[in-house]
Amino acid sequence: MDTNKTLMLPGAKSTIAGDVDSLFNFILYTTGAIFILVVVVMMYFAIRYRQRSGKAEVTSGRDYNHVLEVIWTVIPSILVMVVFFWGFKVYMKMNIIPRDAIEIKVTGQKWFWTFDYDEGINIVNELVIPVDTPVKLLMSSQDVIHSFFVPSFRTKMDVLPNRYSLLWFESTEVGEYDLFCTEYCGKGHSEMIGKVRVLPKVEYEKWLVESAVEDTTTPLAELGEQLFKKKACFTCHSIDGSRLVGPSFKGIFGNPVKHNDGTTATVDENYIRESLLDPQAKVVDGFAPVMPTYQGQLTDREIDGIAAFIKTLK
Ligand code: HEC
Ligand SMILES: [Cu+2]
Repeated sequence: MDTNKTLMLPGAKSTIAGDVDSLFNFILYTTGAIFILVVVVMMYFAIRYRQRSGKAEVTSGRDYNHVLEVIWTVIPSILVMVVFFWGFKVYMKMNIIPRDAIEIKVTGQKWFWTFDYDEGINIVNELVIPVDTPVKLLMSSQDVIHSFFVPSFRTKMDVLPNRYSLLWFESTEVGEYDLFCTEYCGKGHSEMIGKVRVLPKVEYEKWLVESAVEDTTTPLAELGEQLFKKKACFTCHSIDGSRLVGPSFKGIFGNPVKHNDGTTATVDENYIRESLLDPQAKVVDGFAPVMPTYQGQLTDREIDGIAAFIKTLK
């Protein structure tokens, strides 16, 4: 994660970030200066013309000053125009997507991010991109409104259900950056955290090739444990027996589980497979039917791995 700990935003690491910061600082410092000026003048008048014992109250007879009127109309108008045109220029730069941008599909859902690449790669909570390359994100939500925010890139866009939104940026430095959801989206909102991993171009190409081939060598239970983290199952399931949004995996394998329709089933490989591909088919008693389907997102071997992993959690 970005270790740049400051009161302000973390270091600017995209092509647009510098523009955003300049405009932000301009607004901050001009309003700051005006604020100080107003407070100082106000305090001066309050002291200078305070009521003193023995003296009659004096109120100025003047109620109009042409020069003052012109000054405090013209200066703020100019400032507002500057902020408008400056902001418009940066806004256009943020919204005109370069033709050569690589496109990645982003899906937000309670409470994690999924990134789909043309190469057939599908990862959760980690966006991997090449440095110095424009990246276009095509975003949508499976449920409620989320918002995609990378502070280091100064870029943020709402992610909506039933509608696509677009966002582009170009990172300027290799590294790992925080990714947050900035639209309150329910109980797990604060855990809807990911990262953006920016790789040198050559390494990105290598990553694409390596990630596109299926992992057939990792032992099943280990693969399942990796997926538990990679697919963000942990946002809803614990492995230590504590109850989160979903039931804990600890000790469930081989034991009966009660469903909200009164039926009972034994947790085995088939049951886990069904839970992943058609989660609402049987809903565990006492839990809401909010488990997302992993249909099309997990290979058979990966499902085997998850079952093997759950089996180890005695
Ligand atoms: C958004 C929260 C959420 C996420 C993410 C999630 N689940 Fe679930 N899951 C639930 C809930 C809630 C239930 C219980 C209700 C139901 O059965 O649908 C559940 C039920 C299950 C069950 C049945 C458990 C039992 O005791 O009978 C399994 C197995 C399961 N999930 C596996 C997974 C795996 C593996 C992942 C990651 C690939 C995952 N879940 C991701 C919410 C989630
Ligand atoms: Cu969210």
